[in-house]
Amino acid sequence: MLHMTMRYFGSGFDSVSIKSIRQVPCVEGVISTLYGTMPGEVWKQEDYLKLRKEIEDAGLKLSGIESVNIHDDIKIGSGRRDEYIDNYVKTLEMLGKNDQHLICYNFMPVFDWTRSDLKKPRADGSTVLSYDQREVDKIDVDDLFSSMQQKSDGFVMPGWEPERMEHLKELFEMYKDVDEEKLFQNLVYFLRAIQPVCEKYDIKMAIHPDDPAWPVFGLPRIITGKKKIQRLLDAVDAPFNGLTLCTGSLGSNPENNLIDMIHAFASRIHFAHVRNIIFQGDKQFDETAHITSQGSLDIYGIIKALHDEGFDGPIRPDHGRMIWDEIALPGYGLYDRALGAMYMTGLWEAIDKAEAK
Ligand code: DNO
Repeated sequence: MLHMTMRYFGSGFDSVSIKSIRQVPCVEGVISTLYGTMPGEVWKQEDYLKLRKEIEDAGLKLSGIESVNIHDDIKIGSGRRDEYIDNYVKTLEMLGKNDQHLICYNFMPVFDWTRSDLKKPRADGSTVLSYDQREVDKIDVDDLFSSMQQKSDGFVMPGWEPERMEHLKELFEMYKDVDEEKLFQNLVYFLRAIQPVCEKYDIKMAIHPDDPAWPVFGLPRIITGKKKIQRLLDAVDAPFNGLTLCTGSLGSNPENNLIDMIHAFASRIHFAHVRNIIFQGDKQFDETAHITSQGSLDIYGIIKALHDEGFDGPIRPDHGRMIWDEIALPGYGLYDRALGAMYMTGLWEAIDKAEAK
């Protein structure tokens, strides 16, 4: 079954209303989080229930949480990690008791996703998020946050919370002895520690791949391709330990074969983020409309592979272009994501019917 969702940042944070999302005909639920909370904080049940009520009152489901963010002390493996893991477990326990079974998270040091441009004009007059390694190499880390903020027109972007970014220098300093192997071991430690609570409440943890799929600013990245993902799934070999298949993140490396990965990891893919990108050169890409013909990824093939594997988790259009003069959080306007959701739903229906014959 297809469970189409869209990301929703909550009233007060999102430029798109829950009412508008409700009107996208194929969408049954939203993916959200408590945007006011910082990594490491224990979530308050009342805040969670308030968010959920807002969504359910609009006639939608809260289909998953993206993200319960992980404190840097856990990623670094510092002396305080157990304290933050305890907090994480408390949040999971509260979510589990409230019948919330999908958590997306990432294990990227310091920053979540990175782009060099948030408004790159495309030939059709839309603007998109784009990445060009040559531009990123020119950015001084000290100026990174302000440069991203300027480009975002003042919107606070997911993963770029000003409270954390004020401590950028300290954060970099804390990661100086953390290489890929150490980061990986810290992730395994974290997963083993949360395994009991996840299994008790049937919570699926869906790690988000690193975006882009290579190290940036000298920081290690560990969820970048098939081998590394396989290693993680094997290291904690239990169904709760799964993956968010993010086509745009994994697809940023042309060597990653997404369709092959869908077949290889099928039972461990708990959540899907689908978007298209177009390669512009080595480590350079623009985000595009979802439709296969507009980008370098075979979105039809991706949906077909998910369909054929019986994928049953939530799926969402990931970022979209800014079109029709919309002003919204970069990547998260209403219109292009709605087009993407409808396109994917159409593909799914056609595949379903062709196969039922
Ligand atoms: C960006 C998103 C990421 C994602 C996190 C998951 O638009 O894809 O911020 O939500 O990496 O933890």
